[in-house]
Amino acid sequence: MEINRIIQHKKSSVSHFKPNYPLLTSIRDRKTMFIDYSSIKTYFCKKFDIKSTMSTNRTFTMIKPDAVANGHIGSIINDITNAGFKIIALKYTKLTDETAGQFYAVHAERPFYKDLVSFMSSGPIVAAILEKDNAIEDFRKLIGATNPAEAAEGTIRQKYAKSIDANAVHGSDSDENAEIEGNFFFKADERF
Ligand code: IDP
Ligand code: MG
Repeated sequence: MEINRIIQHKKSSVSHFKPNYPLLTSIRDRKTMFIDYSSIKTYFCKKFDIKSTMSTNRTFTMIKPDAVANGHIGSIINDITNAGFKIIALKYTKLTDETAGQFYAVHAERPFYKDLVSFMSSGPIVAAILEKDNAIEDFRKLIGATNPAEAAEGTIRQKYAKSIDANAVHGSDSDENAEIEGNFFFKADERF
C-alpha cells in the first residue's frame, strides 16, 4: 500500500494505534488499520535518518495507579506545574490489560513485563502531555530514578513512590516516544 493511500486512510481512522512500527503493522494486517500521521512521520524519519521537525519541547506522563490510590494526584500535578511545565492535555482514565500491554510493548521481553501490565491496569491513572523547554530531560530530572530508593531528594518518585514497580509516575524517554505516547491517549482536539 503506498503512502498516499495510508495517509488518506488516516482521515477516517481512530487515534489509538499500535505503537511499534505502525506502518509495517498496518501493511501486514489489513484488518486493523490503526494509523496516525505523526507515527508515519516518526517511522520515515527514523528509517531514512531524516532530522524530524517535530516539537522537541513536549513530554508525556502518567500518574500511575499507586499514586492515584494514595491520593497524590493533586500534589504531583502541583509539583509538575511549579516546575514550569504547561499542561497541554489531561485525562483521568484506566488502562485495560490490552492497552497497558500495547503501551509497554517496548518492554515485552523484560522479566517484569507481565507484572507491569497488570499493575498499570489495576486502577485509574492520569495521563498528560506537558510542555516546557528541554521537556524530556527536565521531566526525567523532576521524577527521579526508576527505583524510588535511588531517586534524588525532592523528586516525585522519592516523595510519592514506594517501590520500583509502583513508582508513582511515567515519563517519556525521548521526543519520538513522547509523541507516540501522547498520541496513544489524546486526539488533536483534546490538546490545548
Ligand atoms: P522508567 O519508567 O524510569 O523510564 P523503564 O526502565 O522504562 O523505567 O521501565 C518502565 C517501568 O517498568 C518502570 O517505571 C517500572 O514501573 C517498571 N520497572 C522497571 N524496572 C523494573 C524492575 O526491575 N522490576 C519491576 N518493575 C520494573
Ligand atoms: Mg521508560
